[in-house]
Amino acid sequence: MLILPSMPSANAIEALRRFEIPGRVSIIEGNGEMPKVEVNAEAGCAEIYLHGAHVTDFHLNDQPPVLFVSQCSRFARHQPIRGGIPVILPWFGSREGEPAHGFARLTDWELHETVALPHGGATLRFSLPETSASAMWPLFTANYVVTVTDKLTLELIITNCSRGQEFAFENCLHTYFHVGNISQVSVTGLKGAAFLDKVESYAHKTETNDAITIAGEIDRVYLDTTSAVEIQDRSLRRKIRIEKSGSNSTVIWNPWVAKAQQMPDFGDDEYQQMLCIESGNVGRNNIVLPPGQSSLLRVTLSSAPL
Ligand code: TA6
Repeated sequence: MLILPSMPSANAIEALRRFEIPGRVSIIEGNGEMPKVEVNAEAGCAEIYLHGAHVTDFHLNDQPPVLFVSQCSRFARHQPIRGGIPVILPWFGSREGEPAHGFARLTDWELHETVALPHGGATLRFSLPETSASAMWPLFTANYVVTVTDKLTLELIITNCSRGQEFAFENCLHTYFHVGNISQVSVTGLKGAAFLDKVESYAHKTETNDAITIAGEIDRVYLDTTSAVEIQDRSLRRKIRIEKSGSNSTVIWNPWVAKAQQMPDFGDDEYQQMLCIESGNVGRNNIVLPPGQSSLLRVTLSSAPL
């Protein structure tokens, strides 16, 4: 078991400076004095905290942000960031005696590599360190590759490094999108998919709508779906496209009024400006990796005028 001492932030930032690429990649102190990587691509920018390998911003030049982050988010060790792209691993949702949505979003990831791309933008590679939490699981590695161009591509690669044990896990890129006004949003790409409706005690249902609109709390786990999903946002006059591979589940979540009021790290009215569309493998779509095998979850986000 390896427990990594947490480095004082100023030292951590100095140690990371070797990964800087002038004009493209800089390492700065973010909120909560936590190290953050800023990427400047010609078409836009992104920022990623090492805490949780958490992408907290992606926007195209002169465009509103693609991702939502709560004004009330905590930026603190052992606390998840509210918004952006939490990396959910190795379990999704609650688990008795454990933090919700796994330990990956609570762990400080390591930055291993930054590469400038020939046409602008950069690729960053993070890995999850071994901790006392991961030591409870079969030996595995998690690498997270973030590529920023005019799109944002996220690749989560899990390898079962154990000698003889299967590794069963769930994963999810729990992405919070920024929308102009939730009542002017529709979501396409899920017609015909089976889902569990968590708002109605996990009732089994099938999506019948071409375009899903949101007028109340929504918390749905769509299963056995590999389709791309689009958010049409009439208020910002843009669409966001979510393409994915290595993912059989899509989750849609908006807490609406009452749940928003109960969340200490989320503003009471912020449900109007966000929508989570999450790509991963959860519930019966969980991944079971034999020893020596790897899985790749890839999600690409892009936006265009509507
Ligand atoms: O993905 C939807 C969900 O599982 C909801 O049920 C909701 O609780 C949300 O995630 C946020 O979870 P968190 O642990 O970040 O508060």
